[in-house]
Amino acid sequence: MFRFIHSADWQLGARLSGFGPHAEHLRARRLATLRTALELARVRAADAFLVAGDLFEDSLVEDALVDAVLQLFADFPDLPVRLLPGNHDPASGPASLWSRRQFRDDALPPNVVVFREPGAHALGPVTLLVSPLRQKVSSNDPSLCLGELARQPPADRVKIGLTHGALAIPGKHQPNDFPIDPRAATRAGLDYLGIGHWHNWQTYDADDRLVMPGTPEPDAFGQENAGHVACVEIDGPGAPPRVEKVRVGSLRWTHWDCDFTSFDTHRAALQDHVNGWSGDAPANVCRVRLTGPASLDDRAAALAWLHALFGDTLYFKVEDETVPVLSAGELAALEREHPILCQVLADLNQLELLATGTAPANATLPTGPAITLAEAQTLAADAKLELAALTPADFLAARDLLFGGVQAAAANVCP
Ligand SMILES: [Mn+2]
Repeated sequence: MFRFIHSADWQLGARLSGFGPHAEHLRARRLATLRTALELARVRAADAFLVAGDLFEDSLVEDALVDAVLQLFADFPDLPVRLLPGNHDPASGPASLWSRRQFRDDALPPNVVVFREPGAHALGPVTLLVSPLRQKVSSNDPSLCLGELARQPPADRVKIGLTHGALAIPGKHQPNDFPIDPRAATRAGLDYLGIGHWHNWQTYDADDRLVMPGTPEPDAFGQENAGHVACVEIDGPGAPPRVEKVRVGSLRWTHWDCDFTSFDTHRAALQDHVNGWSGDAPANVCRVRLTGPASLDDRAAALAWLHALFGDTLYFKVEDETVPVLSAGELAALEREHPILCQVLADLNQLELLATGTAPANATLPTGPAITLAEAQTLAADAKLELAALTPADFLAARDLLFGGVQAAAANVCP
C-alpha cells in the first residue's frame, strides 16, 4: 500500500496587497499551514508529499521565502517531497524560479526533487508520471503526454500522474488555461491523477481518481471548499484510490451580503455566527457588504455595531454600498427650511439618471423642474467632467457628502 499527501496551489509569496497591514500575517499563515501539512504527512506515515503546481506565487518571490520553504522540507528528511511547476511558477527556463541556485541539485535538501521536464520517475513501489508547466498559458491539455508515459514499461506498478491546469468543463474554464480532460486519469491508464489550479476541492473520473485538492489555505472570499490536502492510499495497480479530504487550513473566510431593509434579521444571524467561534475570532477573515437604503444615523449605528462584533478577527471589512436616505421628518424639514439643498439633491438624482441610465430608487426627492440633458452637459463641461464617464460610485460619493450637510441642517431646524 502506498500512502501520500497531494497538495497544490500554496502560492507562497502571494502579496495579498488588498489586505493592507494584515497581508504579512496572512502570508505567514500560509507558510505555517505548509508545516501543518508536512506534520500531517509525518503523523500519517506518508510515503511522499506531492505538490501539483503553484507552490510559489510567481518567479519574483524573495530568496528568503524560498530558503524558508526548503528549510521546512529539510525539517522532514525522511519524507520524499516532489514538486511540480504550475502556471504561477512555470519551469520556463533560466529566468524561472526553479533555476535559482537554491534548486540546484547540490543545494536542494536530499528529500526534495523538482520535476522540470515531463517524465516517469520511480518512487518506492510506484511510478510518478509528471507533466510540469513550462509557460503561463497554453490551450494544450498538459495531461496528454501522461498517456504515452504510462504505456512505457514496467506495467505492474501503481501509476500516479501529476500535472496542473483547469478542468475542461464547458463554461467553467478559459480555453488557454491548460484545459485538462476530466477523464484524463482513465484515458491515460492512471491509478490516480493529482492536479492543481482551482482553489476549491473537487474530484472527477472513475472512483474519483482525478483530484484537485484546492488551496490548503484560502486566499480570497468565496472559496467555500478550500483549506484541504488529499491524503491518498492505493493498495496496488488497478485498485481504486482511497482519498481522504483533510483540513489543514487555519483561517476561515466568510462573507455576508446584508440588505439594510432586513438588517435586524442579518444582525441576529451575524451575532449567532460570531457566538459560534467560542474564543477563536483571530482565525477569521470576514467581510460584510451592506446594501439598500439607510439613513445616516442607522448606518452609523450599524457600522459601529459591526466593527465591535468583528473587532477581534484577523481581518474585517465592511463594503458600504448603502444608499443614503432621509427619514420622512428630515425630508419634510428639508423641503420647508432648505429648498435649495433639496433641489441640489434632486438635481443629483437627475444627473445620475442622465449619466448612467438609472437613478437610485430610494434616494428620490421631490423634484422641481428637472435638469435637461443640455444643462447637465454644460454643468459637466464647466467642471471639466465627461457626463457619460461618471459612474454610480461617483454619485454615491457626492450624495454621501451632501447628505452629511443636509442632515446637519435638518437637525438644526427640528432637533
Ligand atoms: Mn494555477
